[in-house]
Amino acid sequence: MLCLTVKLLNKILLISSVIGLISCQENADTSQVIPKTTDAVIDSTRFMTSDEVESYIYPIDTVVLGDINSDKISDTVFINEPSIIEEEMTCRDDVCKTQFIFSGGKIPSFGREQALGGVIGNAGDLDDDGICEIYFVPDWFTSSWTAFVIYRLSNNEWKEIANASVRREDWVDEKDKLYLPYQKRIAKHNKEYFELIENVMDDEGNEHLFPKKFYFTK
Ligand SMILES: [Ca+2]
Ligand SMILES: [Ca+2]
Repeated sequence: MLCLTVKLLNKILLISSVIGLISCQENADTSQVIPKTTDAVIDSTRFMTSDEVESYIYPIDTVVLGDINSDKISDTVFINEPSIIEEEMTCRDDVCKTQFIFSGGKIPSFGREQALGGVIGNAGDLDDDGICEIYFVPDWFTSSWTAFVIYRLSNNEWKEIANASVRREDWVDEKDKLYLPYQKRIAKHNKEYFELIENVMDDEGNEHLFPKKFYFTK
């Protein structure tokens, strides 16, 4: 019976490895954010335990990114947003740092200042090194303008390799010509460079979508 079970398991593993692909894999909908926890939609300042002890529950989002590092295991990131003082439009940590913590412990965590959480997604493997790049679009207190940032994992550290100017998806109507989903703003070309479609103003103050080219550094 035990032998049969082991054989069956081996068979399942074999089938899984045949189905599994070797390169980094995106999710079907990489920018999908799993609905926020209750903590995320409640003003976190209410969770102060007392006036003397500064202890807060911070809002956390969970995003499934697909297989970032090509180990055939889907990777999840937890976005730990800074605790804010809404009426003052400031953060309790002064720098408004959002932290990204990956499940499983194999992919390093990182943080970004001047970000009240935001949208993170799988950008695909832009330089064909077997590791997916990721994009992040920070939220802020005001304005629909924000950054579209690409991060690349290099020497076990996430590094910003591109930064474009965009309108936040949730602030622009889908029918607006200046609306473009984040995922569609990334254009992979070759190992030399890729492009991001950003929102730019021309000399006459008219806004356009325009590609911006980024070259990989060795
Ligand atoms: Ca993985
Ligand atoms: Ca890559």
